[in-house]
Amino acid sequence: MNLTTDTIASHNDDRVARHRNLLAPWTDSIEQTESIIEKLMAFQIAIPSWALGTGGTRFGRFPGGGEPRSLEEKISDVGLLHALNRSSGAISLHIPWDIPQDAQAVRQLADSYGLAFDAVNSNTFQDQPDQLESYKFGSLQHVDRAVRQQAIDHNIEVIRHGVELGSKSLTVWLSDGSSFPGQLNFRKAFERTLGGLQDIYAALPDDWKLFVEYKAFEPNFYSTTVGDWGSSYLYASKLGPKAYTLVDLGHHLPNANIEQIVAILLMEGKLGGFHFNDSKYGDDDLTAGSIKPYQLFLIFNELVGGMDARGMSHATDLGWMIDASHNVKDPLEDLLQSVEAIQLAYAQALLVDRDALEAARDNNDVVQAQEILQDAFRTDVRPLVAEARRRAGGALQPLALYRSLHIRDQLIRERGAKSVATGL
Ligand code: AOS
Ligand code: ZN
Ligand code: ZN
Repeated sequence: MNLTTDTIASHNDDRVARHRNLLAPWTDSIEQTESIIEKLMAFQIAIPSWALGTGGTRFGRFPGGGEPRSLEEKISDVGLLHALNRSSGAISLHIPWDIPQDAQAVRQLADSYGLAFDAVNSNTFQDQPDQLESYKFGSLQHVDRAVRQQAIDHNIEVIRHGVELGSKSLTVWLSDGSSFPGQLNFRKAFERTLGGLQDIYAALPDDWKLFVEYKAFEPNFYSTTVGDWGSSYLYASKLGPKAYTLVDLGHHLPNANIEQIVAILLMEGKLGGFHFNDSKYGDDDLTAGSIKPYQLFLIFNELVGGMDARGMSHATDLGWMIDASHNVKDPLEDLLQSVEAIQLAYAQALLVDRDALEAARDNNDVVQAQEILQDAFRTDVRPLVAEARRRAGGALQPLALYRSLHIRDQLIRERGAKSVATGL
C-alpha cells in the first residue's frame, strides 16, 4: 500500500486555507513558533510491530481484517503511518514474532519508507514450540541454570538480529516474579536475574543501550522481579553505563507520580526511553493521551526541562516508543491518534515559560506555578503539530486522509478479512 505525494498534496490543498487561519495567531511569536515546529519535525516516535494487529485480551481476540501477515507487511504499515504523519519514522521489532529471514532485504525495505529500527525486544515470557526449557517459573530468575542460559542465549540472538538491522538498543521486559507468598526467594531471584543481565550486557555492542523495563504486576500477581523503577535503576546501575531504565506508562501502581520518576531518572542519567500508552486501571495499553492527557503533558514537562538542563537532544537521546494494542479499534487509526497525542504533549511542554516557573517556585508562589503549567496545557497546539507535518511532507489531517482513502478496505482486499498479525 503506497501513498503518493500527490495524494497528500491534494488533501492538503483542500485544507490549507483553514489551516493558515488557525496558524495565524501563532505568527505573533514567530521565533518560539518556528523553534517548536522544527523540534516537532525532528521528533520521531517508534511504532511497535505488535501494535499493528488488533491486540487481544485473555478473553478473546477479534481481528479487524487486513492485518499484516509478515514482517514485510508490518514494515509497510509503519511506512504508511510515516507517510501520513512524518513522525513515525521507526519500528520496534519483537523476536521471535518478527525474525527477519533476509536482514539485508528487510533493511532495504524499511529504508525505502524512511524507517529506522528502534529497540529490538526479546521474549522470555512465552514458550515457543521448538524450545527445550519452559519459562513457566520465570526466565532469568529461574532456579534452573539451563532455563536461565536459554533466556540469556535468546537475548544474545535478539541482539544479533538487531545488529543486522541497524538497531541500537535491546529492551528486556521480564515477566519473572511470583504469584504467591513464599514461592520465591526475592534476594536469590534478584541475584540470578542480575547475573543473566550481566551476561546479556557483555554481548552488547559498544554503541548499544540496554533498556531494563519494569512492571508492577501481571502476569505474576504477588511479586515482579523487575517490579518498579527502583529495582530497574538498581539493575541498570549495577550493569554499567550502557544500561538504562525504560518507563512504560502503564506499568505503575495506581496514581504513581510518573513525572517525578522521570525527573529523577533523567537527573541521574539513567532514563533510557519510553513505552507510551495510557491506562485507567492497570497495564491497559490504551491509546496515548486517551485517559490522562495532563499526566502525559506533565511527563513531557519534566522531559523538556530535564533534557535541556543536561544538554540532551530531544530527538535522539532517548528511545521514544509506543506500546499499545487492544481489541476495538483499527490499529493504524489508533497509532495515528497515539502519535498525535504524544506530539501535542511535547509541543505544550515546549511552551512552558521555564524562567517564570522557576521564579514562581523560588517565591513559593504555588498558584502562579500551577497557572504556568495549566496555561501551556490548555493551549491548543494542534495547528503547530499540523504545520510540522505539512512541512515534513505529511498530511494536515492524517486520520481523515486515511479514512477517505479507505485504506483498511484496501488492506483487507490485499491480505484477507481474517489475517491475524503475529503478536499478543
Ligand atoms: C509488557 O507488559 C511490556 O509492556 C512489554 O514492553 C511489551 O508489551 C511486550 O514486550 C510486547 O509483547
Ligand atoms: Zn512495554
Ligand atoms: Zn506492558
